[in-house]
Amino acid sequence: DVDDVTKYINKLNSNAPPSSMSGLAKGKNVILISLESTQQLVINRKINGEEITPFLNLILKDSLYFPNFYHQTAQGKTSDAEFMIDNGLYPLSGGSVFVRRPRNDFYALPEILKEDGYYSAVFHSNDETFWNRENMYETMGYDQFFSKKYYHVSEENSVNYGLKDIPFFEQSIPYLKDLPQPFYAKFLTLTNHFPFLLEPEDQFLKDDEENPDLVHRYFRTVRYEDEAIKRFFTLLKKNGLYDNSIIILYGDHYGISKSYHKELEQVLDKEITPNEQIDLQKVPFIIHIPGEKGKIIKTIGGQTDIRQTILDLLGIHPEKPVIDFGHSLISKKPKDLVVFRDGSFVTKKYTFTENACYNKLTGVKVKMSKCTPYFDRVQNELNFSDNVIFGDLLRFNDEKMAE
Ligand code: GP9
Ligand code: MN
Repeated sequence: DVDDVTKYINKLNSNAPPSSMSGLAKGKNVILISLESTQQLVINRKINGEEITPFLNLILKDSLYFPNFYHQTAQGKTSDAEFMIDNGLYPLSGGSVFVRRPRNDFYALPEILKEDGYYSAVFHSNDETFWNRENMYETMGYDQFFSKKYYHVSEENSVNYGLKDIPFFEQSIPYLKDLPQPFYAKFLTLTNHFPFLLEPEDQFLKDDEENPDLVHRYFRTVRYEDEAIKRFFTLLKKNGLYDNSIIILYGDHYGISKSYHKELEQVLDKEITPNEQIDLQKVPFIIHIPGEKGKIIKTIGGQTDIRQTILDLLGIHPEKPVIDFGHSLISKKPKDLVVFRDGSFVTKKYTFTENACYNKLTGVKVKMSKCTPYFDRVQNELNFSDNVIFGDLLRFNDEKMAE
């Protein structure tokens, strides 16, 4: 029941000491950017001599950068990442919480931030019904959802799923400027989506071989996305929104699925073993705080940790009891376990996947006894999280407050 979960969480959190960075971004706007299908392998990588993400590589240097950060999504893809970030819970093993449990009581990030006077909005130029976002956003306490109907979408400015990222950011700025501050604004990019289509005029990589394979098409659309982020930063500065905001960027999930690993092996010039396959689930996680120096934070972490990290940086303590499996990644105590929905996991040293235990860094298979000490915790986390969702346990939150 809810008390068991609460006990577990309290134990988990009691040993996470605050950091010197706690409250560093107090009162600032929070701009969260979902980088569609963006894996960390593109960061600081060149293809035929050209950087794939020149702008991200540049801002990394004066940002908090987490190079050991993993996506933890399952079938709910983008929506799973959104769910984890706003709730600190795991996604479900099948389907999307957005679709399956939109009427639950949650205590999501918009609601918590509202206690500190934050207004919240989502910007995403797809239909509001996709992933049942319109309903789930309302449940999670968002004040506004700028969906497709708020944008001018034409044949010319669209590709694949819809509006291209550059016009998306350009058209979002007038809305963003008008939001009450401080705000929590989430932007979901779209152009870097399978099957990674792009018009010639949007190609910023010179790599122009004909009929490129999927992996090269992927690099091209990532390169376009990078250009869109650059444009967005320029517009934030122009409109006076940059200095009083923190900008958080994260990759939502992988872009290159297992079916394309043969092509990817050629680019990486190595075999993709099960240990390597887990390593490929790393996604960018970058926190840009204007005026602050950059820092590489090597702790392992995942999308379930973003919410606690944001709250820590803002110095916000939720009023109600929180059920959250996340760990602030700026805490002095590094996180020691990242759990994936299928029961795979990584620790600082080991990877457990496909029923084998690996030395994460060397890729060598090791004795199972290196991994077994974590098995109970992994199952507990996933089960407790499922219980919270299927039992709608957060509905007891208000009752607890009244006690
Ligand atoms: C579409 C966006 C992308 O709105 O969520 O789809 P996904 O990555 O979830 O397949
Ligand atoms: Mn996605």
